[in-house]
Amino acid sequence: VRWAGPTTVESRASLPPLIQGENVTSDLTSSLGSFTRAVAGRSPESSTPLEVWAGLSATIVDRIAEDWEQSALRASAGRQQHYFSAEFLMGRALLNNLTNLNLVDDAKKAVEAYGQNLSDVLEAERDAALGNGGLGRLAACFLDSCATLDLPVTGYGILYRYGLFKQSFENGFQHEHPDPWMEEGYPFVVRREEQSRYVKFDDMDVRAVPYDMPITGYGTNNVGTLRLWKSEPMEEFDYDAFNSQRFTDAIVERERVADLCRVLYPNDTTYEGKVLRVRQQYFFVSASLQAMVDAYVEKHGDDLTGFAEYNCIQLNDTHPVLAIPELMRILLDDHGMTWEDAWEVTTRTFAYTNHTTLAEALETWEYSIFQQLFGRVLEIVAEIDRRFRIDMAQRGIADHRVDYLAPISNGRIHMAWIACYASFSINGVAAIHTNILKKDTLQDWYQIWPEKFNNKTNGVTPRRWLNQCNPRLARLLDKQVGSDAWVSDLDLLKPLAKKVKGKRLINELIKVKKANKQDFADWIEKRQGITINPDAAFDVQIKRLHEYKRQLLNAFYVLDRYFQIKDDPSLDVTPSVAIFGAKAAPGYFRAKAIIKLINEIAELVNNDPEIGDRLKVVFIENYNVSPAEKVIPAADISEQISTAGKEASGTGNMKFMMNGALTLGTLDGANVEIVDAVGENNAYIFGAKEEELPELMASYDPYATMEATPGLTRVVNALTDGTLNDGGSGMFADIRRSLLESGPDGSDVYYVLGDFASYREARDRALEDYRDEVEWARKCWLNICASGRFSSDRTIRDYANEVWHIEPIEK
Ligand code: F58
Repeated sequence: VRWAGPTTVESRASLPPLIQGENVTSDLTSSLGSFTRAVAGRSPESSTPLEVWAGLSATIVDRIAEDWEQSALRASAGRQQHYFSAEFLMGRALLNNLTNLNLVDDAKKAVEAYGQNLSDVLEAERDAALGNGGLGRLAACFLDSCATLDLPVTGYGILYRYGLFKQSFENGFQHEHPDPWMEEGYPFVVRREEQSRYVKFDDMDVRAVPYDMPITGYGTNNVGTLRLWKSEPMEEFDYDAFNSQRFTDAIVERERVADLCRVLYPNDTTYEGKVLRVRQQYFFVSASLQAMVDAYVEKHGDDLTGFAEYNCIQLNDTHPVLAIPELMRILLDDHGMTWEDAWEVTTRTFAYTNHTTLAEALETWEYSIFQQLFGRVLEIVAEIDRRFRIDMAQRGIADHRVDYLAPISNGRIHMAWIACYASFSINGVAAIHTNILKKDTLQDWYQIWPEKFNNKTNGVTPRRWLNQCNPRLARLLDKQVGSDAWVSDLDLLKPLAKKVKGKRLINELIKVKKANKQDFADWIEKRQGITINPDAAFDVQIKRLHEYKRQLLNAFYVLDRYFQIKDDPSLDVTPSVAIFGAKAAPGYFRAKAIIKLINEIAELVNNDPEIGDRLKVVFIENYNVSPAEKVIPAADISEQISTAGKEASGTGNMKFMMNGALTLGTLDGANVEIVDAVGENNAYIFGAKEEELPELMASYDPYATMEATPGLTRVVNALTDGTLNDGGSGMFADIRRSLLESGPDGSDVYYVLGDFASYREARDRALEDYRDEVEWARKCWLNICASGRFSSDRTIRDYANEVWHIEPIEK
């Protein structure tokens, strides 16, 4: 039984509900009434949709409470996995939980019993946007898979008061606003006061209070936990200061503590910003480790030599790497272990995931930050550094590598090097990425410790990214599979590929996509007042705005097509809508320039009557998890066009594939494996390959390339010849410089102009192919059927078997 969008909710009688009978509905209705009255202080009938959301959410937590408790008990009996991440980009929780518990239909009836509407209630929920992009969303998909697979895994992070900024466009420029996502109450986190821990810095002590979020799985009563830590003052209030008229001191101190968790990735362009970020990192890993060690001691006694037999920690990038010296500190100082024993435990506990190929993107911190915040942790890092150098000497390594790989060098602490040295496993997130790590980014580590390296290609959860967001397709798959078993075993779609010749099936798929596109067109019209033609090809690029992701290449194509139609007003092209969604980091000037550029192109193209339906540009404002759930099911073309070698994996590419959109992409990240799974004929691949680029770049002349590519000079000139207006900001001239000027800030380092011709050819070809509705839909079907490899269930099974060595819990 799944949510089928605003107008139709259908239950499938063929699926036995987990909990059966009319009693469920009437129970749910009465609890919903009680919880809503408690939250809203008025009748459910006169409550707002947000209040009913809070009431229904509380009802769900009430229902799973005992399963949650039992799951935690069972997990603590054996070996456990802990996922440390500074980001969890969870999105909305209510529909996910209702679906997992098979309560969608009952919830609908319960809500309607009070004259309310489930769709409005679900839409009232705010996204929990405690992450920036792919890395944070991956963590959320992983928790979903762990719960569904009954694996004893707990996530640990920070309860940010403000999630990722809210984006608005003012005159086409990005503006950022705070996102107070839980200010109106959030029933899906439970404060566990009694589990608080103290975290000590040299300049302040804080109390860490855990807020636990239940993570339900699909078709199981196992409930996992995401533990998010909040910083609070050691004492509720400094009454002495307050009473002695120093009340501002008392308040300032409280604010300083609250600052710690106030916002996701505070701007770290200033020194103070960096200090705050390191403080956040230490705060959450220290509190998490203390809780883990205490739990171990309670079960197994004070001898911690067996800690790594029962606990393993996956470090999601370098942000939680301070956990390494912090575990050493706890073992040495609080439990009196020797260095050798403590190091043995530590190096058997940690596994590290890298998410970037760019060596310059690996985190390093000024030595002075550590001095200011935690002298003892610094001492431990220095000892790791000293012993690392001895270790290297014993291995006969005495060249430049020693200094390069050392935890401390040039007055900085190298978080990735600490991770590589202390972890028993180092993994990349797609095959090509792991290979680049081995031959390039982490090559010296690979030469010395090849056995640590392994690949874990990313995946996404088919629950949220297919079953929930695309109920029409989900029902079609139910029919083809004969049950909903595919929702937790996506490989069941594989044999359906042979049905690709079936006319009825393909027609049904076409109908599903059409209806989804109509829904999206209605949604965007209502949200942003833009009218689009649902029969046009929807070409979608949604991801963080970054130069390497090359939204600019996409924008140039649009501009080029616009000029082509202007040249020949009768030009017969496949009508298409270029859909963008992206946030730029607040301090990333050029990324913001590209946003302004896309908005200007939209102005130009959308308001030109001569263009009509042939070309439209939509920029989804404030792109987030929930808007992604609207646009992905409606997409025809999935833009994955990063410069080869730069995108570690990508995960949006997988979501599109699952929903029957065809990849238009470079051979980068997981695109390589997607093409491998679906076959070259069912994707549109273009551009320079990773192995070709070094040589191409060595002799690359962007200016000459531009001039030699028909139409391209006109496009680049449009940046500065008055065609497009950057409001006097100088932004568009900066973009032009980045392409054509020589020097490190120019030179078109992402090869936008170099790949333009090949990109245009591939996109033109895709749009041409789109005209054959049936052939196109067949390709879509093959993509859907081949997407099993990209379920995060597969990824998590691989981690569980090859790195974590954990088993599903016995029930
Ligand atoms: C992303 N990294 C990769 N980092 O870019 C993407 O290819 C990959 O699919 C994904 O991780 C999951 O493995 C990413 O999202 C960040 O958001 C950083 C967070 C910290 C600040 C800098 C960006």
